[in-house]
Amino acid sequence: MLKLFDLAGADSQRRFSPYCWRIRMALAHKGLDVETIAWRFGDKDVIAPSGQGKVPVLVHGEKWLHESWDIAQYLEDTFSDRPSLFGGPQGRALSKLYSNYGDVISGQVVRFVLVDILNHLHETDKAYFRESREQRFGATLEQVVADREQKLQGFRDSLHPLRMTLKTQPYFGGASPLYADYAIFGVFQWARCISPFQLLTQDDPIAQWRDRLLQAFNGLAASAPGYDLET
Ligand SMILES: N[C@@H](CCC(=O)N[C@@H](CS)C(=O)NCC(=O)O)C(=O)O
Repeated sequence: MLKLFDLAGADSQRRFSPYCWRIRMALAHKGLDVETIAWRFGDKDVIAPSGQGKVPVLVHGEKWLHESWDIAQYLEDTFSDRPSLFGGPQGRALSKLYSNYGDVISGQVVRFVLVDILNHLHETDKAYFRESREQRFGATLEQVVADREQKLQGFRDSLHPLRMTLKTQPYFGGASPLYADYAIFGVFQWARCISPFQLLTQDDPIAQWRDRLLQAFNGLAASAPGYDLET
């Protein structure tokens, strides 16, 4: 009944979009079964009914949905008898901040993993990826990641608000995870699926939170092909 177009690499099991992972986790939270369809950058035609060219795209009956935040709203409203993704209207409003902040972190993380992404792409996607991203960054992919070791501490420091929160509660949602958690987690899961680069140290409360979410829903995220994390 539900189908998700999910970004994949050369190996169709390697699913690595931060935004698709948000929705994979949200669907699991709602206890909804979904057929995930490996999608590559060149497959714009198959998602054309959504009216745009990016994933996640969720198909529910006749409806074609896109934009991770809009899909989360749809799931919450359509499957309102299932566990809430937001914990009520106030939580929904607050979750928007986490979604936007996840986008910001995604913009930081891409500068560490850009070449690793390229290396995992299907041959048919590589030229498009290089050209579109080099245009976006105004530099070669290799130049963008060249100073990643030097940038790492600054990145870790920038996550301090998350760290402070997770020192005193297991999830942003409190005792159990909500969409706010998945919106940020998607970014770390993306990195784990595509790159051996260790973004976090294991003693970081953010890494421990990531580990809890990797194990959630019978290890949905942990069982996805990716790299081992430092322990
Ligand atoms: N704001 C969108 C972002 C979606 C997005 O950027 N998806 C990427 C994959 S991670 C994509 O499909 N890009 C297609 C392309 O670059 O051609 C969301 O939250 O869903």
